[in-house]
Amino acid sequence: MRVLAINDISCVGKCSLTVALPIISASGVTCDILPTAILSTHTGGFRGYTFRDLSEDIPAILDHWKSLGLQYDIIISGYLGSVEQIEMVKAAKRSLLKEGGLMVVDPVMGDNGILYAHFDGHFVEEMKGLCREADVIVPNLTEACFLTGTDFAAVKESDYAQILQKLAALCPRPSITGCDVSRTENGKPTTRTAVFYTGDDGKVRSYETEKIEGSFHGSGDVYASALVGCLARGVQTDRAVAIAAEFTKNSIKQTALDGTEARYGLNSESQMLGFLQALDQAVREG
Ligand code: PXL
Repeated sequence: MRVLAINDISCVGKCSLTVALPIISASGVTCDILPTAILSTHTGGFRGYTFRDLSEDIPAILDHWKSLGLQYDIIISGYLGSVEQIEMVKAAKRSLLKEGGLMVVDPVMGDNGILYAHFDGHFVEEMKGLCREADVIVPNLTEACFLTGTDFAAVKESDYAQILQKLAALCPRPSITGCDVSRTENGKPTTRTAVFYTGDDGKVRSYETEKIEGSFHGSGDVYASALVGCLARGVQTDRAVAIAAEFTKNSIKQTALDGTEARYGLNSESQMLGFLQALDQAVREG
């Protein structure tokens, strides 16, 4: 199994390729990387970061790989710095994804209802185009709202399934992370968090975990990478979503316990063994 992760290298802040490479590789598959940019830190919560756009190098990299006859079972794209890079991902898919391979798009654009620095409405439209070429997309709720023209501030719990269905018009297997749901536990009202997703049978499903208060940078990258690791090992979607969601929740929980600043990313390293054990069990149980 050969996976290609297209994403930036944020040198500090544990997201994008510094998360994708260790998690996907540890899942037991080859993970090659296509870095889209090198930043001193990610753009969420830091000022004065450097940003080296690597677009100029990408066509030659793709040509070299083509000359080597490289072909991928899964390609996952994440943070893309420009519309031009969206086109490059499409080109990478055309020339490097195996027939019947899986294109996974994490449409990284924003969080908490707002777009990250450098993104605008035009970029959102182009990202929609990339999602149309994907088999699986993994936006958070903010990104799902931008992709579907939904007002984030007005979203209610009862809207999640409908937003998912709108995403299904773009891509056959969408999911939405970070969907807060109200539940009652021991007679008390509590909030949990859920992934809403389209199952392999095309039906709307959700997987809930404990909600840890706060906003934790890099959660989406941990989730998407773990999901791809599971799918690359042949795990069915329901189980893959559950394993990835538990790993992400455990990583957030440990990060909250550690008390590190959210902008420095998740302590997913401490939860890697548990993730791999769950993955191994899923693989053995078929
Ligand atoms: O975690 C998503 C992400 C990836 N890469 C860069 C980012 C962000 C989110 O802020 O800025 C460069």
